[in-house]
Amino acid sequence: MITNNDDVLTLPSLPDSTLFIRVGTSGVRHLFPIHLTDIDYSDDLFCRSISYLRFHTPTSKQCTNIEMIRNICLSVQTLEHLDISENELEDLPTEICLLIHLRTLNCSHNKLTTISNSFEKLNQLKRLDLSFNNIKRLPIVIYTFKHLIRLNCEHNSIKIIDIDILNLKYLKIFIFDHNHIQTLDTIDFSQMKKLECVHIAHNQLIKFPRNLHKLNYLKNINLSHNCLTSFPIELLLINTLDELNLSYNFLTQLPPLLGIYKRTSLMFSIDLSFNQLIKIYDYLLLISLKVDLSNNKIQSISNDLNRILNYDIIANRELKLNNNPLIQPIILSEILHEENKNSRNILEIIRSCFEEQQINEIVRQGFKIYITGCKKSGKSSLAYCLEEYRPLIDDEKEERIVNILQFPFHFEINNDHSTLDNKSQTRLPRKSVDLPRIEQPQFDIDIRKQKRLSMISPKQAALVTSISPLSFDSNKSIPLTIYDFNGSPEYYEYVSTFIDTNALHLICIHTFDFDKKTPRNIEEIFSETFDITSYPIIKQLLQILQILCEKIIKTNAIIILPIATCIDLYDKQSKEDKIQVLDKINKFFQLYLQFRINRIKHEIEQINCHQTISSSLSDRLKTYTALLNINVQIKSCQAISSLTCQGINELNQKIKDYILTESTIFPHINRILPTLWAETNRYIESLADDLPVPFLQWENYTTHIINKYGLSDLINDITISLCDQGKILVLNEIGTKNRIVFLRPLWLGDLLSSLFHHDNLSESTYQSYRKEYQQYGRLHSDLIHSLWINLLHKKEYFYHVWNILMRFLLIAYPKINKKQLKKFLNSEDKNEIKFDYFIVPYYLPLINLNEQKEEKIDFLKQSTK
Ligand SMILES: Nc1nc2c(ncn2[C@@H]2O[C@H](COP(=O)(O)OP(=O)(O)O)[C@@H](O)[C@H]2O)c(=O)[nH]1
Ligand SMILES: [Mg+2]
Repeated sequence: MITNNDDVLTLPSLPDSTLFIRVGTSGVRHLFPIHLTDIDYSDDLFCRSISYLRFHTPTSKQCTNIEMIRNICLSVQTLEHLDISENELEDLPTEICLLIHLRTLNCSHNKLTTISNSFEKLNQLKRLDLSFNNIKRLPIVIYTFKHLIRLNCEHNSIKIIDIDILNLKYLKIFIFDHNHIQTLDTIDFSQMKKLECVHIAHNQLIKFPRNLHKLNYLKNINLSHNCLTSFPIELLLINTLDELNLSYNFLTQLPPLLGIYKRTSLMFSIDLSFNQLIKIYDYLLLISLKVDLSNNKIQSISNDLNRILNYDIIANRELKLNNNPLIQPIILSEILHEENKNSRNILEIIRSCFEEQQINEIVRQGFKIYITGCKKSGKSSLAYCLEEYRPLIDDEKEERIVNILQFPFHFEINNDHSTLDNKSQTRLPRKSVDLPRIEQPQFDIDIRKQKRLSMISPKQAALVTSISPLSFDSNKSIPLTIYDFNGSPEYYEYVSTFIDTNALHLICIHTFDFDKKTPRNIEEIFSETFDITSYPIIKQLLQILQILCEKIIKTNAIIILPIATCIDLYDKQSKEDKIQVLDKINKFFQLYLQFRINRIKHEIEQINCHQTISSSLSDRLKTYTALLNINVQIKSCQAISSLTCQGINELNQKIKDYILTESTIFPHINRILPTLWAETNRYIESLADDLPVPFLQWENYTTHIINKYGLSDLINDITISLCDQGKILVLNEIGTKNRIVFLRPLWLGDLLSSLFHHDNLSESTYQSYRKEYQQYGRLHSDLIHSLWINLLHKKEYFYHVWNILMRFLLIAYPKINKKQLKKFLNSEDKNEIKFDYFIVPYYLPLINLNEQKEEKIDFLKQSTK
């Protein structure tokens, strides 16, 4: 029996029919053949030949199928492959238990309801086919078949799979299509590390199988025809994954996909047809050859998609979009609904529609927002809510030091919406608005007007219809990059690397937690007797404020907007309670500012008390005076809820006000970039695609740009503008003029994240590695492994990358004492080997032992000089 699944499962080809033993000798009385096949199973070298079996098997004209099976089992106990499919069996004959060498058992197309525990003797089984039976609960005995590689249970009535399925550590192929499974929540799929193929189509799953996305060898997933509303987007980053079918579910939206660069190969296909998606996610086309988005609810195609449509993508990708209520860009609906899919390339059509309908697209410079705050203070939910205007689906997220989101930030001329009743907009997705119906065909409609319409909320849409065309001209959107940082204090050290002051800083505070877990009288915090260790929230907020204030150099100013998150938790409480806690938050920041000033003034006074002021004291005096002049603006807090979207409109309004009025911090935010400049920006962003690691030394970076565009006098401006937008990160090496350009800040973040988190290591092992690293700068190879499995792909780049990290991020510097550090930094002879170059190989566990020894001797010589 060949099922749909079999082609992916590489079942051996059908055997030569002359090698079958048929029941009885006449073949007339017994309609159901017993296949005792002699198939060339590649991993089973010593199969018995059928002719040999026939010779030994006592058969008689009268025997039934079951007798035949029994006879075979009794006489050929060394049998390794047995096929008893299509025999109308209600029970398995117990004689099969005798076949303790059995590796393949095909019981498909019978009437089995269970398998008795006595079958546990078949513990060598590798392949078991129970498809097309009447099983309701997976028989317990299956969990004892520890060597199972392939388990096919499709077309039964299974509702429940026990957690004991995790005993099957070698399982690669897991087929449960056409059953009645509603939940698999108890099963942590990340423990079935060998899984390659997971088919659970045609069931009633509401939640995506837990941790499936953490597997490393997945190739083929089919969860079509279920009731899924979401799936972990990281699934798409599994390098081996080739086909994903999630058609016929209830997906309405997909989260952003960060770190596309982790995939080294293209997927073959992603099928999301017959869902409820309302937009095209351009990353799908970047990672898969075929993308099926037909039969969804997509109304408009954004310009972002148009941007990625280069020649290569148009020529080599296949996108299906038929049966979507597309309005924009105007594409002849007939073309989309054409049955003959070979007729025209849909991507080419989209491209030409954009070219015709959106001449002279205006590109404005953008800006960035940094979101910091304690762990679980609602940062990621806020970031998502700002982008999508709807709550984030709560899913297990990968642990990252920083998430980076990029999307257009919309300005609308009518500001009335900020005063609209928030409740009425609650949970209404901004982009799933029912647009005014446009009768087809109607090609002269103003495309820009439509585009804007698709971006605003329903209430606004109602308003917009009565707004004159003139007001549309002041509508615009500018690119926004959000850096959403991890709240754990252990990462704060690295947060600093990414931050500068040309940005809006949002600090999230979980309103309820802050209320309950800080002293009732917040002034206590700044008294001398205050024990900060018992108030982690306060401690972390002060740490964050310090990190931010230390970064104020360029602009001499910083603008911080505290966000009181989860304000919905106060919906049922009195208004006074809410006002009180918001006051408390505001007071905390006011007191902090005051405290900071007082401390600086105090330091200055201390210095002034000295009778004579030495040069070092005078330096300190200068520093403190400079600190006094820094403009630290902490605004009064904005209360929001990412769950109900209350406060989000007000927040949007505040963001608009700040970026337009704070011209020292956002000097060029609103400027329209000249075409060549905009093109250069795009080129710089795409440079990383062709590099083995996405960073460049400053000199190489400038050469790339100048060779392509000239513009040598503009390089600095262009670079600053890209930094201000958060698209690239430029770091200096201390004590030198060297600069490095990280073209993908997210890559750097992920690199640091994978150095410091430990999915696959036990906590104690991880802690010992961590200690080793922190004390001696020695990275254990397991930690390094986690780097290149995801990020480096080629080992030979590791040394180079590690070097860069040491020099520019000061990673692993702590192990050098100050004297050594000074000596190396001040070294007159520029050719002298720099300390990072020689300490790295010494600590690098990758080079061979001899090299290590030599380096060690060298190192000792140097350090005793
Ligand atoms: N009730 C409520 N819960 C929220 C809100 N925002 C976030 N949460 C929940 O708080 C938890 C932490 O949110 P998350 O955004 O991941 O916090 P992060 O660690 O700061 O990024 C999650 O379980 C969210 O569902 C909100 O506005 N209201
Ligand atoms: Mg987060």
